[in-house]
Amino acid sequence: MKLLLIPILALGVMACQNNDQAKTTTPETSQEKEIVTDLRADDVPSSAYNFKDLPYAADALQPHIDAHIMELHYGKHHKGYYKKFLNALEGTPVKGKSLTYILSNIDKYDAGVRNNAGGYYNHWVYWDNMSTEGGGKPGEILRDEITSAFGTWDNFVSEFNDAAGSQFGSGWAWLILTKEGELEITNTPNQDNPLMSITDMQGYPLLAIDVWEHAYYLQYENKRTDYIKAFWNVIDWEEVGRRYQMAKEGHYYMP
Ligand code: MN3
Repeated sequence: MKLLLIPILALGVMACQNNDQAKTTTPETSQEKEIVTDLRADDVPSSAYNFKDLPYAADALQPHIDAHIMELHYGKHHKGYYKKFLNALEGTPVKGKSLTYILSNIDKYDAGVRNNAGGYYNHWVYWDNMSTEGGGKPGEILRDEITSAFGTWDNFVSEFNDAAGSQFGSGWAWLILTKEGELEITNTPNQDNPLMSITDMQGYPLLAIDVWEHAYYLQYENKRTDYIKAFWNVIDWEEVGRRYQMAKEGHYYMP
């Protein structure tokens, strides 16, 4: 899994680089420039937006999420957002801007950029916060912070499930760390996310669940609640804990 760390300043974007992770190539030719893939840079070529592999096999999360859903969801839906995102950039001032910049200034762009930039980013958050070794609870530090923020672990689970279950129509539920340093649960419609300038509750994404019907309908039909319940068996708390530590240091997850 390749992760880049992106600092944010009050969730409006700014970028000072994390030298450990940064690709510090200074391209001298246009050909070299095309292979720079640092999404933290202020300006990036469209080729910086890649479509990496799933972090596991399509059938790896069975029985909780079946292979047919994974193949369609990743290979058709997510890839579709990716292609439309690249198309939406063409011929607009957004082309060449980093994902950080785009999400933080999303109010300036049309629905095509908003929906597809979100669709491109959100699914990476989701794929990467699931694992074949998932389930259980996070390590002690995050577990203590969660129980402190939500009263009890069960309350946290219940609130997260409510946010996922009550999102009207298509959207996402999130555990985030706000810029004030508070753990919060929130949900967003469509492909919006907590990094977007138009979102009421902004913060660093720690955990995401996709509650679009395409994420569960083939397996769970209309029973979104059953899908949400199954999701707890595949949550990669190690990754969520890693994101939490990153967030406390002012960095957030990037694909
Ligand atoms: Mn989806």
